[in-house]
Amino acid sequence: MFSLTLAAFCLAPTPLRAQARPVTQPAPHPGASLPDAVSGEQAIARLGAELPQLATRHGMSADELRSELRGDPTLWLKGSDTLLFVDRPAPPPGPSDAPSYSGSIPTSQAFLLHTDPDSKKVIYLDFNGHHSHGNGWAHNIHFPAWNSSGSSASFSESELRSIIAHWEYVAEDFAPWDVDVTTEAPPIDDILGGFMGDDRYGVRVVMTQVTSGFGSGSGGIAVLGSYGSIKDTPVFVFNKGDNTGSMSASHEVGHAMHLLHDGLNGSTYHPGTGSGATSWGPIMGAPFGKTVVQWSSGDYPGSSTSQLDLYVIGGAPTNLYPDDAGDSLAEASPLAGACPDVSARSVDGVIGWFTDVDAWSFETSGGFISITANPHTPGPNLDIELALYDGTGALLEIDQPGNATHAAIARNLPAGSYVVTIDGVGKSGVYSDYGSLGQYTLSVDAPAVGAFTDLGNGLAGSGGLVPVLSGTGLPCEGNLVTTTLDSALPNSSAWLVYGFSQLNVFFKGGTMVPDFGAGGDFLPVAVGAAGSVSLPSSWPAAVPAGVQLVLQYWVQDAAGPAGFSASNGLELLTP
Ligand SMILES: [Ca+2]
Ligand SMILES: [Ca+2]
Ligand SMILES: [Ca+2]
Ligand SMILES: [Ca+2]
Ligand SMILES: [Zn+2]
Repeated sequence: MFSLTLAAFCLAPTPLRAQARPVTQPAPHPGASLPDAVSGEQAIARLGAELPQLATRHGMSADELRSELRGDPTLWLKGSDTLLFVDRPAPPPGPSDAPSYSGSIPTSQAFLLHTDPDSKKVIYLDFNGHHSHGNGWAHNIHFPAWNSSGSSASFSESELRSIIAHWEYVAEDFAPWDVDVTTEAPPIDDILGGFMGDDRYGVRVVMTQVTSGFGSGSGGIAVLGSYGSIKDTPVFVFNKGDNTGSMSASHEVGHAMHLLHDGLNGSTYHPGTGSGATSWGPIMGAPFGKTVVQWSSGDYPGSSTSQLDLYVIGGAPTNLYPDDAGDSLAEASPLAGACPDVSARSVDGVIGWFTDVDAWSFETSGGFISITANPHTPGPNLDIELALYDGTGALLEIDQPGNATHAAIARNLPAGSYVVTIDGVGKSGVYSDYGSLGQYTLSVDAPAVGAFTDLGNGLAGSGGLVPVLSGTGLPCEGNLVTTTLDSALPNSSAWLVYGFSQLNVFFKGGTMVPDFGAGGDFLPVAVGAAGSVSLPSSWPAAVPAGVQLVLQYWVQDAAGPAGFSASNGLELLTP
């Protein structure tokens, strides 16, 4: 009896796993100022025979546009040919959206921030109010200055810090592309586009509050494809909070660049997943409060779109910045130390594409080596895998913490040359490496090799001895740097020959190493009774990095083949 009951239980049909239900919250209407907007079947009916042409303009097939209009209630048609997204509001900022200001930028700079003032493309985060009229919205509204607390008539210190944090988040989202993310108003012609040959354009992002009913009940609004429009048709962000508001800004700019929503299991927005440093979500979803928020190809289970964000943003991958470091060990870019601490090497770079790897080479005299690679804060898009290779290309160590986006390697190494690589990676079962892109800071702390290199080519003199030239000291401002000649003919006359590159030509039976012609010279020097010359000097200021100085002594010595002996050549390279 009991076993029968159990068997019946086991044979009962397995209940289907509960499916994530679409968000039941109604989609907000574009507001009183856009009374004629329609969505869904009404929009399809209004478009009628014009639908395929409009779809083409937005990089979609007719079926794709129909499917978007039917499946995404936040997509509206205004008039006969303007598609716009009216995004649902974010929940009020919670503990996960604490102020993110890092303190590295003074608040006096809040309205002077640029990621690249020389770029011809612009994303203008407009916080100080905007009169929106004569544009694709067909409204005439004075939007007030962005206000997160207190009076809207002025910006408090905490509001200025928040504005800086918003800019930092958005800058990270667009770091791979040649575009100036700025808080300073550009000339209007730098926003407008659409004319033949006009290569300066962008989008205004009005960071503001719902006004005159426009945006009522929404978190942000954008006209699809309005980036580079012939009119100043802004996108609007009403969501507040450093993380949330900035995420909305990148999201609305995404719409302006033709991006659609990344949904999940039939709901309009992917809500994000996971917790902590590797919590994740797509920018074109609504992963508020998540840390790693990336562009997406829709390559997660339950995706609503297969749109490849990276190919759509800014028009095409051709608008990416040039790569900052070679992708392979053989193409590694040198990472040199700088005065005054030449053992502490550091570089800021960008992983700009999912295939991008940045390889950096360094040399060390050996000892304890500490390597750290950190993504941008706040709002890292990049999850870093750090690897260390020796001079033969053999992998020594790899670091990629599963629950962190930074990586580090610390170990003892023998003297030699090494390569470190930085790659953006995914997190198993959560996100792929598609959108794992962004800014990083790589630091390599390793004992530096000396500044002097023996170039050989000495010429023997009296007693068959070859004079020896050596150097000590680090050529940084104010340091004692000493060159020493030994084993020369005692009490002889000598010339210190110097130049800024190697000549290496036959001379007096030996080899003249320095190219003394191009800015170099000969200096007469008396050799002491011990056959030595020591020239200590305090290293001067303002010598740039990478200057090569080539030195060699020529000593009057009858035992030499043509009346001279010569020291080895010696190279000094400034760090
Ligand atoms: Ca790169
Ligand atoms: Ca690279
Ligand atoms: Ca990781
Ligand atoms: Ca990658
Ligand atoms: Zn949206």
